[in-house]
Amino acid sequence: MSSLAERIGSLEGKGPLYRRLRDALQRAIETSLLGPQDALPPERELASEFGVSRITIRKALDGLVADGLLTRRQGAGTFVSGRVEKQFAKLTSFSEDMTARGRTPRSEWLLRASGTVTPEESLTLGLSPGTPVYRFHRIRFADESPMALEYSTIPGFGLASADTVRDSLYTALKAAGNRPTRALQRLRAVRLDGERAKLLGLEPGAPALYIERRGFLDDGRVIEATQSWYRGDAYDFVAELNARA
Ligand code: 16G
Repeated sequence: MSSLAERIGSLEGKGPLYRRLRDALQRAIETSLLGPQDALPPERELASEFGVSRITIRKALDGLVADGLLTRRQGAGTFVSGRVEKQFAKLTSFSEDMTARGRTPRSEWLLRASGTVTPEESLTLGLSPGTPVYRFHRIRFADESPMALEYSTIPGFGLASADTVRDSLYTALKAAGNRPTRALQRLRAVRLDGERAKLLGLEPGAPALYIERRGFLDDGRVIEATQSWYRGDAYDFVAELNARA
């Protein structure tokens, strides 16, 4: 396999050498030339591969660690972080988010069932008590890492049956002509209770982002109510803000 320096190519350009190296490494991460959890060669080896001093390597890596793109693990070396950035303004699905980042989405099913709406859900979904619904509870993985726990409730009119949902809920809703076109989200920081932490392979009390999403159809009907617990150490939510909005 070719060395990292060969794969990254020339560092020619303007500005200090450590900056060019840092930009080149950042590009390599953004274009998936370096994948999540990939180990970087030791600093000494990088210095000889790139033909630069160890100080230059150290300075370039320090910047990427500070930006959260790389992680140093005591005694083990430097790794590409597994963090995922999610654009807040875009209505995308977990599967789409992961695929766009070169990760493979996968789910472990905790529940896939039909039932009737609870009094609490009837308010969230705008359905009268007793209306049929589907419930989907899943652990969501990116490659082999658990990223989120997701509990979704879909009104009965939204899908032909619970079995139509396989890898992606939004794919099934789209096939039924009912993919949400708008959503409202509420988000807060929480600590995971013991059971949820265990499902995500974390210690009880680990930080998470709790998100409630209500998805709507064009005609204003609610098509989805989902509660998600995203691992706090694996997700960055990014929002573009506009002063003239
Ligand atoms: C995202 C949504 C969730 C939706 C799911 C569908 C957030 C906070 N939540 O996780 O509401 O149900 O995607 O994903 O973004 P799927 O189509 O891959 O099943």
